[in-house]
Amino acid sequence: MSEYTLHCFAESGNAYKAALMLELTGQPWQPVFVDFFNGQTREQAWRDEVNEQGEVPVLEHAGKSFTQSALILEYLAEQTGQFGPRDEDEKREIWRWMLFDNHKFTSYYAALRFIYCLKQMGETDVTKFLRDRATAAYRIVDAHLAKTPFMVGGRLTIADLSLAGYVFMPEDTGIALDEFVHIEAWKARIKGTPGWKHPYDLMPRTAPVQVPFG
Ligand SMILES: N[C@@H](CCC(=O)N[C@@H](CS)C(=O)NCC(=O)O)C(=O)O
Repeated sequence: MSEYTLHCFAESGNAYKAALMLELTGQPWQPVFVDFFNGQTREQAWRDEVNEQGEVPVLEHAGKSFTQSALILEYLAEQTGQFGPRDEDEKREIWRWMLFDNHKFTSYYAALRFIYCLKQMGETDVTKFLRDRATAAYRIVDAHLAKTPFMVGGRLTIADLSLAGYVFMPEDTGIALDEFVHIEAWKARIKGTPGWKHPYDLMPRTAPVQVPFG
């Protein structure tokens, strides 16, 4: 039996952050598929039993349940002794980037990808707004990565794994990603880490059909 259980689905970059951490740290883990596109996370029973916040990822370990990818990453860093901070300054710096990621870098990009690529709702003022905001966040991370190979401490940490949630997703959001040369080089470094896997190879995937969930 696997030590860790991760409630997830492949299209979720937020779940990918936890799945990639489990994989790179060599933990025994099993995925539990969440049928997000058919509304499972909005079912009251799922919220009662799995996560009252109605979101994946959810990590189960040692009789406890953890939600919020940043908190899961920190927990796994503590448990495994890998990819965590070396001191209190690094801990704060890691949290600074994980909060920026949750608020801006992941969230605007993920919302854009969801409505523009997965739901295919077409170009609207909302997609334009999200693309502008995501692009601005990408510029900030790109500028930081011009100065350092990884976000904190010059080595791969959970700050990188948080920010990397959606950067390997293949869907075209209309953002010219090749503009971000430092992010591209950073992605190559992460990809070169032993054990790296693409999100669609790491977690169970919904059949790529029309997305009915609104
Ligand atoms: N801040 C959360 C975001 C999690 C999140 O947005 N998960 C999405 C899938 S990628 C979800 O489950 N959304 C369900 C919903 O909004 O109904 C984290 O980092 O874990």
